[in-house]
Amino acid sequence: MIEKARKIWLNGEFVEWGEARVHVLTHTLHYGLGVFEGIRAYKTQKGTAVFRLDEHIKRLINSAKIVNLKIPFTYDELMEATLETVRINGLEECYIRPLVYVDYGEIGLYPLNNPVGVAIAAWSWGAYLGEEGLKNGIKAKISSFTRNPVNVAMTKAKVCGSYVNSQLAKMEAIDTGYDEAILLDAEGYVSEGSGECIFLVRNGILKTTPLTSILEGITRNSVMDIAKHLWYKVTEERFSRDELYIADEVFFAGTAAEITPIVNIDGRTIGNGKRGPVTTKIQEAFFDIVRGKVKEFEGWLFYV
Ligand code: PPE
Repeated sequence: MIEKARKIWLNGEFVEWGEARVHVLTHTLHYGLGVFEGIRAYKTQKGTAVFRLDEHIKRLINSAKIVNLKIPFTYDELMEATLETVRINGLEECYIRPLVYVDYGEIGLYPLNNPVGVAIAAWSWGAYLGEEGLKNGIKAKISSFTRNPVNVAMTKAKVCGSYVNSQLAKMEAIDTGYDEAILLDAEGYVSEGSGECIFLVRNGILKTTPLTSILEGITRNSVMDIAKHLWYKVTEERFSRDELYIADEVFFAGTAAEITPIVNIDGRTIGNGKRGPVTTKIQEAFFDIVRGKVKEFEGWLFYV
């Protein structure tokens, strides 16, 4: 269950958590055309800070542009509303979910005669794949579901409807005893997790999927910068599932999932079956940065 907070920002004003409602004939609820973000805020010595807020709001605006939705608020208004949502709820650390949706009006597949609504909610949300998963790693399954191909769904937009694909993969993984799914693209190469980007480590070099057919992950981008900061080499290259099997280390990177080690894929032990040394270094640096302990990366923090 979501851990309730106090208020939700809905179309320009704050409403009580329980009053943030929409009609059952809300267009997005039927056809899935909506876009959203997932953002985290962390506690630092100087107070709560939202991690890379500017990048998330820019991606939200770009997602809306890709699917042709006109957000009735500016970049500055969305930035301020997000910070205010964290502030007004008094949350020290939280997950933030902005949503742009096609509101009540007409029904049928042409959405553009309906108003566009925007909501921003924030609540406490712990480790996405469990505290235990962060420390000791999780078990992943290569999904039997192919990732949305690039000209079927828009992979650079965080579109609500695209997540049916993620949910099919996630259900299959959980229901067969795994923790998370890894999806392959239409050509059979590794793409991403149901809601995370993926990295492998071999001989001390990190490798991640190129951006061609995946969401432009902000955590992925952070990991690449962190890795370079720690003098690791990082490459963006396509790779196949068997390269994951023989990697020294594999991990997921995402806002919700943060940096989660993967220690088993399809029943094969990855490396020594424990969180590896490179993953550990990247993870530690990541948590230090989001909590404001690394000067060089202060620019990623937006204090509330
Ligand atoms: N790929 C997908 C498909 C994805 O949904 C996410 C985020 C990422 C990669 C990583 O992107 P970033 O958060 O910018 O590093 N998934 C969001 C939704 C998760 C959910 O369960 O809901 C998130 O992590 O907030």
